[in-house]
Amino acid sequence: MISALSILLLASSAAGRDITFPPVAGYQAPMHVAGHESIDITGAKFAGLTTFANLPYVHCLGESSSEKYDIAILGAPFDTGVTARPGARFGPNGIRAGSRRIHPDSAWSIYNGKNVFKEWATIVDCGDAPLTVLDNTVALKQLDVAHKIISGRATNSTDYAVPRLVTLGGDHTTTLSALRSTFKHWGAVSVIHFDSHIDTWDPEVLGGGVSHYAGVNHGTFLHIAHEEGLIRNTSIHAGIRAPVINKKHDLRNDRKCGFEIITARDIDRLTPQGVIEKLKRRVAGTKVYISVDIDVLDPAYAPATGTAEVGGWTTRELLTILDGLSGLDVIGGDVVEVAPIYDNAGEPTTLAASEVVMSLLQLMVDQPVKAEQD
Ligand SMILES: [Mn+2]
Repeated sequence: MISALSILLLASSAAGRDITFPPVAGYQAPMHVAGHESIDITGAKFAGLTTFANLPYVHCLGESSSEKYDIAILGAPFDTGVTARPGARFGPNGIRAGSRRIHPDSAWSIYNGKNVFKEWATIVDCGDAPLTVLDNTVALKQLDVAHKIISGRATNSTDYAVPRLVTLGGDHTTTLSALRSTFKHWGAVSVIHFDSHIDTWDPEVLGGGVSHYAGVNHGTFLHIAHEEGLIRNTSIHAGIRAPVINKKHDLRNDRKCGFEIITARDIDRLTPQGVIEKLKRRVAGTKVYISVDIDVLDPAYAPATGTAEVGGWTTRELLTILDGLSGLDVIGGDVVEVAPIYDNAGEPTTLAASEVVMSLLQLMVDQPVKAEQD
């Protein structure tokens, strides 16, 4: 009773304080030279169609396109090479939606003081490659062509003549097209492969027992890349924790494909800094492609993916490790296996994927790379 009374007294004594707001200022639209009203959209994050980080959209695949860029974002909406949950065909637009609070006018990193969009490189969003959803062989050929066209355009920089790409997957099969394209410009590359799965499975082991067609999938693309001579034997996986299918053959085959393994739990012993050092040592002196399967993260941080595996890294650990790779000759990269339908309402997976793209862009801007013909 006493406390109820004191609350009433407090309430009545508070009535003495008037809260007044200043009058609302009238919005004055800026005037156009011709006397018409106009709208200033500088820095607007939620206006217009959604591109990655509000970057300019360039129709890079259009025959008449003449706009120059140094780094291109390309979506690869393809998910029929997945062995569990489909949905990564919606990954590119999911990642773009996850990036909508990032804007080139206000993207100054608290960690390094840089704004990746305000340095030397012209960075654009090329939209998505048009890929049929009804035939994997045709779709991957279409993606090969899209990579070829986009990496074949003129750069804005006079010093570095080949545009580099960051691909938004798409299931992991799409990385094969990116590696075929980078091989043409840069030769065989080391792959730093962030993933919970090794993805070097022999098509005879994963899928190929059914048909040759089925052997080309998101768990065999690195084996195929090795067979095609696209990758060096100085490649490395990071974050591995999923079981292998054939105890002896799979790991032997993985080494044959050129890979070393950092497991997910190795970070407990090595620390993120130790992981960075091991990755850098492995690929030292070579050109590097960085492929990030978002399932390298724990499903707590990235539930929206095709083949989730528990016991993974946190988003902060992954971003720390990626940013720690600054100085490597990164000639391309991707973030794949983002299937937004399995995300929760807070969108942790697409938010994480868009920050991964930001880190990849920063690595590429930090270290411009000359192509063979430069
Ligand atoms: Mn994976």
